Parts: sequence; structure tokens; C-alpha cells
Amino acid sequence: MKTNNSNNEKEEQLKRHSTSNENEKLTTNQGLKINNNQDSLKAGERGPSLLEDFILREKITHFDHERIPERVVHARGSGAHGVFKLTKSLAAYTKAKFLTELGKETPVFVRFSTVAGSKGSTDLARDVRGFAIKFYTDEGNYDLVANNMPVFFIQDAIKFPDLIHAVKPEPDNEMPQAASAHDTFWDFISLMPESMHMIMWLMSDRAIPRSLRMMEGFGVHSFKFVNEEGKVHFVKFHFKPRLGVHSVAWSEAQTISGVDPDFHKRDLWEAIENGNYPEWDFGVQLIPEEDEHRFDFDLLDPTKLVPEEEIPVKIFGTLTLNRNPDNFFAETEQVAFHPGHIIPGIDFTNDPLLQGRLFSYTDTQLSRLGSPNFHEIPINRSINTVHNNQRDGHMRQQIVKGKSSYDPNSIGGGCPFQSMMSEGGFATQQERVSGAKVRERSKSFVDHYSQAKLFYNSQSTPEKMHLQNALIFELSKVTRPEVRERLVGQLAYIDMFLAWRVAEKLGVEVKKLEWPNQSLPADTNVIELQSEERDPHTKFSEALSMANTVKNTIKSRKIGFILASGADGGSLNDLKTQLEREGARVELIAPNLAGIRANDGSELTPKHSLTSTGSVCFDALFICSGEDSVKELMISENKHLVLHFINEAYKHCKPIYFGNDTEVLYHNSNVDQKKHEDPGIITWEDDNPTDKFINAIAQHRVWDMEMERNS
Ligand code: HDE
Repeated sequence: MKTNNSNNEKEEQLKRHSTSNENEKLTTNQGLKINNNQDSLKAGERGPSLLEDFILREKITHFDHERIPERVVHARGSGAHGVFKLTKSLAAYTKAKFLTELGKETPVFVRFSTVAGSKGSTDLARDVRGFAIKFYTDEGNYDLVANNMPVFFIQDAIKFPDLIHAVKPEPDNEMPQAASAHDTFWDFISLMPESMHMIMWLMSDRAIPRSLRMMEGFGVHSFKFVNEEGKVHFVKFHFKPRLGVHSVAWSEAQTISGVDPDFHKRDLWEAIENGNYPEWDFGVQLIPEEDEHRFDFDLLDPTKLVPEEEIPVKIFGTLTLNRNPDNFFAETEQVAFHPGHIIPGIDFTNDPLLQGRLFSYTDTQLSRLGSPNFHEIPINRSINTVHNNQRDGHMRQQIVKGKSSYDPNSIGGGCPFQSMMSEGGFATQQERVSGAKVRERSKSFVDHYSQAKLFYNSQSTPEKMHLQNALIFELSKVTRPEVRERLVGQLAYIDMFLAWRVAEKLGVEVKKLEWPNQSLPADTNVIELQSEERDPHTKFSEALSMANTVKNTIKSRKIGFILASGADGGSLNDLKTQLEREGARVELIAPNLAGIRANDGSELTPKHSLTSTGSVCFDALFICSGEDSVKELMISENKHLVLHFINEAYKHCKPIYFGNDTEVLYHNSNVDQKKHEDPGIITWEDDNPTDKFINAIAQHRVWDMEMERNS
């Protein structure tokens, strides 16, 4: 039996397969040393190249085949290694060893992704994010192929190709890339009432995270835990980020897509390089098997969540990402997840979406990685040695000795043997199944709007506004009025005020659609609802709003200091020290990249120039003190760039701290008007400005001031 060394074992395993070219001689793939890598073999120095040139042919052939098909969905991804540590035993619920041995550390590889875009698309697309985790447990690989939203668009796997065809670029003109704002997506959705709960999540700011490190992870489906005694619990998996759940503004997301399309990838990479290891609390919602039918929705329906107020999430472990991959292709691209990779103690439910996924993932690896031996790629290898009678196939790595490759056999002494359950052999949990063979949807899956309403009603006022604006943005890109109108007709089932506001901007009417078995909300008085208060007739769940997330840390936040020569070195260094002590990162932004001499004679090196970055790449700004610095920032060449920087940060509700001597910048920017009411604006006049600045950054954004800031 393996112990806590499995973490090192996985690292060792990967190391065995990795090489470095440092101090090495160049060779062919056959290990032959090459003496000229600059010229091909020719008949005379100006003559034709020769077919004989095996070195040229080997190099070009390999290059020609460098690309493999990208994932049909989730093509754009970022990965990292890490460790899962169990802080509380789940032995009462599951026999999975990595969840029962207290303190046990299990190595993991995590891949985050967007769904719709191609491999080279922007990170900041409005989209669901994949959150796939491979646990290299001592009992075999366990994959939790999760998302950052707890529900899904469809209830049955047979609709998945339709959903994906609708959201992908349209077939005739291959547009738009990595965007749901187009006719085919909304045409499909407008005809799919079951998607509306997920649409609420997709139109919310959850779809434009500030960082992959600031997203929740959800297993989506109900799974089963089975303990040593065979007792079953339904389980929902959760990962809660220690830094809280935070997002960017939509107009910010669009700008980031131009300024830094690798924003999330870079953020994750840099955080890990800097030792700011992303961490999540691992939690579960547990429902005894006998309580399966106690809810007003079906636990097998993947368009429903279990409200945390009803079944609290209990925390049992920590997921930490602490090592960047050595090679993107070998690890992040070749990693192959599959919800069917499970271990004893965990089992599937009959969720019809999950059941379909159990087929899809191995199948897709065959076309993507090209061989049934994809499990032998180092990143996919279990830390247990694999023993079975499978053989051959493209690119087989393992050299299995012996004559027999069948079971039963006597020639090989009967090996390899099956394991009893008591020896860790996997046995599916027995479940009585009976019923007619039907192609039908369960009647218990029919309520499509209650939880969509629950989500919408649980949002704060700024979140509701963002959601509404996202719908207006997306549907304004839809060219067919009948599609827009049909979608508005769906919104009427969720919230009349929302439907009415969206309809108004789209120039369509709110016409209630008639769906079988769906009841419309009682006629709501639109005027009454304009107060934006929670609809008292609907339930709400605090856990669904990002307004209630962690807001007590500025760890790993990026603060831009805007300055020029003559900046006040003393105050700049004091603030920098305090922000860094709290875990934030400070980067200097100046008119150009030449060194800067501060007013105390110290030399400062800017990381960015005003033209090479944008306010969207920072969480907060400090406009540095120093008369000469401010004077230089105000010369005509710089002024519009600095003011644009400040005004854009202001519009996106970021904290801005104006140091001494910066009055002229303050007054020339848009910031002036409502300063006294805005906790995100700190100036030379404030008492304890540093504390106020730190507190404002911890709040992430002053979303409550958005209307004022943009009026
Ligand atoms: Fe996936 N999904 N999916 N999916 N999925 C893939 O597998 C599929 C679904 C998810 O970083 C593919 O290896 C079907 C739900 C993630 O490598 C493919 C259905 C959830 C990733 C596939 C679903 C997910 C994938 C494409 C409906 C959240 C990225 C490449 C029945 C719980 C994994 C691949 C990575 C990837 C099929 C629905 C999450 C084609 C048929 C629900 C995070 O097999």
C-alpha cells in the first residue's frame, strides 16, 4: 500500500519522462549527432536539395505533424500541478482512500478552460469555464471534470451536439469566434426552456471571471458516495476559492481581449511563479440515499442545484496549485480527462447527461490523441503500475513481458488477477433498475424556471444590472427579431421586469410563450418592480450572489502605480511596502520604459509604459505624489494617456488613490463629481488613506457606485 509519498511519486514519474537540452549536443530522433543544422544537403552550393537528406526530411516531417486536433469543446486551456490535502475524513460516507486518510496528500493536475472558442481564442470570452481535476490517487486516477457553474444547459446528453453546434461559429461563415452573441445560439436557446437556469449563470458576471484563481468549481451532476458498509449518499462537489469569487466588468473583458488575450493564462502562471499558490476549500453537499425524493426538483436533473441553505457545503480538504507545467503541449494539451475515471467509494448516478458523458470522453481522446494508448502519456499515467491484457495499438510504450495476454490463462499462472472488493477491487454499487425501455424525459425534470428565478432573485442590484445588460448585448447581436422576441418570452417566466427592460432595448414586445407544463409567474406590476428589490414571492439563496463572497484580502491583487521622474520616493515606497506586506503586487507605469529618478534620488524601473498596458490589467491605481512627476504626466504627450487610464479604471469601479500634488489630474479626470460618496476614491485629503485603499481593494470593486461613476 502506498503512503503520502504519492505526491513525490507523480513528480518523479513525470521527471523520468522529461529531458532538458541544457549543455547537450543536437541529435536526430535516432540519437545521431548533427554537425550542420543550418543548411540542407544540395547538389552543389547553388544546386537542388537532395532527397537523400534524411536529416532535413526527419525535421520537416515531424514539424508537419506538430499539431493535433484541438478539443472539440474546451479547446482553450491553462493547466497547473498541485496537491489535494484531506483536512477532515469522509470515511462515514465514502471508502475512497484519498478522502478518508486524514492529512493524506494526493497529487493533482488541473486544467481550466473556456468552452466555445478555439485554442487561440481570448481568455475573456463570456463563457462557462471548465475546472477539470485529475487526482493521482493510490487507487488509480480519479477525474472530477467540473465547471465554474453548478448547472448545465441541457438535461440529456443527446442534446449536447445540438447545443455545441449552436454556440460554435456559424457553419457558413465561421463567425463569431468564442462568442455566444449570435443567431444560432440564441435561436436554439429560445426553443429550450430547460436552458434558462444556465443562461442566468452565463449572463451573470460568473462568465467573465477576474481570475481562474477566483472561480468556484462544481461537479454539476449528483454523484454517489459509497462507504465501507455499502451505505450510499448522493453528493455534490464544490471548490470554494480562498480569494473569493470575483469578476471583471463586461466592457473591461472586451478591452482585455485586445490588450492581453492571455490574461487568465498569464495571471495563473505568474501567481504560481511568484509563490501565490491558488487555493480552494473542497466541500461536499451530502444527501442520504433515502432522502433522494425530498426536494422539489430531481437530484438527477443537471439543470438544478441543491441550495446551500437547504444542504450546507461541508469542507473536508484543500486544493492547492503550486507548480506550472514544464511543457504546455506535453501536459496541458495532452492531459485526457474522463468523468468515468473513478475509484472505489465513488459511483455514478443515472443523470442522463452524466450517462452520456461516460461514453464521450474516451471516444474523443481517440480522435484527439490518436491512439487507445493515450493513458500511457506521462501526464495521464496512474501512479499505480497498470497490469492488464490489453496490447498493441499506435505508440504503445509499455513492454509487457510474458506469453499470455488473455484471461483466464494457465500459461501465465492466471495473472494478472482480479481483486476482491476487500483488496480494493472496484465494484459498481448495486442498484435495482426496472422500467419500460423508453425514449422519454422524466416528468420530474419539467420545472425549468423556478431555479432560474431563484438565481436571478438572489443577485445584488449591480449583479442584476450586469445580467440584464449582458442579455441586451447578446440579443442585440441577434439579427432575427423573432428569435429575440422568443427569448424575451422566456424571460417573462423568470422575471417580468427583466423581460420588460430587455424587450425595451431590443425593440420587441414581451409576449408570453406557452410551454406545456410551465406556469407563468403571477402578473407582476412592472412599476412596482422597478425598485429593483427582491421579489418577495421568490426564494433566494445568499450563496448564489458574488456580493457575499470573501472580501478580506488583497493577496495577489495587481496595483498600478502611475508616475514619472520626480515622483515622491518616500511615500511611494511606504505604500508599496504596505501593499506588498498584505500580499498585493505593485507594478510601476510610466510614460516610457527609461529609468526614473525619484525626488529622493533613488532609481526606479517601470515595468510598463502608458502605451504598453491598460488600466484593465490592474485591480487598483495609485497616482503617485511628486510635483515634477505630475507635471510630466500633464504634458500634452502624456496627458490623454494618463487621463484615459484613470477614467477607464474609474468606469470599471476600481479603487483609485490620488497622492499629494495630484489635484490637477484628479480635477481633469471624470472622478471629481461624487467623490464624497465613493469609498473607492481616496485622496490626499483622507485620514488613514492607506487603510482605506487596502480595504477598497479587498472589496474588489465598488459596484454599488457604478451608476454614479458612469452617469
Ligand atoms: Fe464535457 N466534454 N461534455 N462537460 N467537458 C469534453 O472531452 C461532453 C459536460 C467538461 O480540460 C470533451 O477531452 C458531453 C458537463 C470539461 O480537457 C468531450 C457532454 C460538464 C472539459 C466532452 C458534456 C463538462 C470537457 C472535449 C454532455 C461539467 C474539458 C475534449 C453529455 C460538469 C476537459 C475532451 C479538459 C471536455 C463531452 C457536458 C465539463 C467531447 C457529450 C455537464 C471541464 O468529450
